[in-house]
Amino acid sequence: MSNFRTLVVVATYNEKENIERLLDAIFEAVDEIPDVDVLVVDDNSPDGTGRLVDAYSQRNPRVKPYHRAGKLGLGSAVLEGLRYAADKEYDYVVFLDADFSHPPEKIPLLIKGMDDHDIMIGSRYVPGGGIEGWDFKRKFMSSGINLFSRVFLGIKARDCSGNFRCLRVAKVSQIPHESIRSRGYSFQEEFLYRCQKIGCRIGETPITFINRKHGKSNLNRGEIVRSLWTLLVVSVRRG
Ligand SMILES: Nc1nc2c(ncn2[C@@H]2O[C@H](COP(=O)(O)OP(=O)(O)OP(=O)(O)O)[C@@H](O)[C@H]2O)c(=O)[nH]1
Ligand SMILES: [Mg+2]
Repeated sequence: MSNFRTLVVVATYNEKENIERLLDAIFEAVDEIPDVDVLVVDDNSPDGTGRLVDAYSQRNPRVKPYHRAGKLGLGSAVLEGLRYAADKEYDYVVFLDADFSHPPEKIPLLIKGMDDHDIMIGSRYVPGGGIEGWDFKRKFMSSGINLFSRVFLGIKARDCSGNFRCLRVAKVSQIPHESIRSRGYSFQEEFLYRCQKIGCRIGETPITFINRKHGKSNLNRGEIVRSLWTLLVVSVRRG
């Protein structure tokens, strides 16, 4: 496991209270792993997150700011990160949310798991994993979407909806991006489905997911309905 290059991708929309501390925490976590860069895909956050990232990158050139003109959704930000990783020939790409829901200190375990997998998921739903700070409704919704993904999409993973993952860039780049319907939250399940279809080996390592403490949620009812609809279409068309 030597000589590999890793790109950590963080998508941000209004994360000014989190982003600098998160970048510090990521670099602390990957201290012993060579060749790790961090790409921040910011959709012109009105709170100025993008400017904070620019300033950070002046102090630490391993941080690459990536600015887009407006809010295009988490799924499209993830794809942008994946494209960047493929263009620059990184071996692994790691995704995590900016709000500290995904513990950066678990990144080395995700990367370690890549020895015998093409995707490693930081998973809430395997033994040892869990969720802190969600009410019953949010837990119910998340369990429902994961059950749906296993039953109707046939995904063989326990946590299909999270954004804490490490991917083997060369392998997942075989998926044509035009085939992906989701732009918002359902991207996670749909992408995993397409990865499984091309024969990716999927592994999971437990994490405790911690509900956001700072900043505002990007999830709303419209997004939930859109995501469910997209997954339904994907499962009916099977393609
Ligand atoms: N670039 C970009 N990032 C986004 C967009 N929507 C959400 N994000 C980021 O995606 C990650 C997940 O979004 P959250 O708002 O935390 O969604 P969530 O975890 O379902 O909801 P919370 O309960 O608020 O934590 C965060 O890092 C957001 O800043 C978007 O349209 N563009
Ligand atoms: Mg969040």
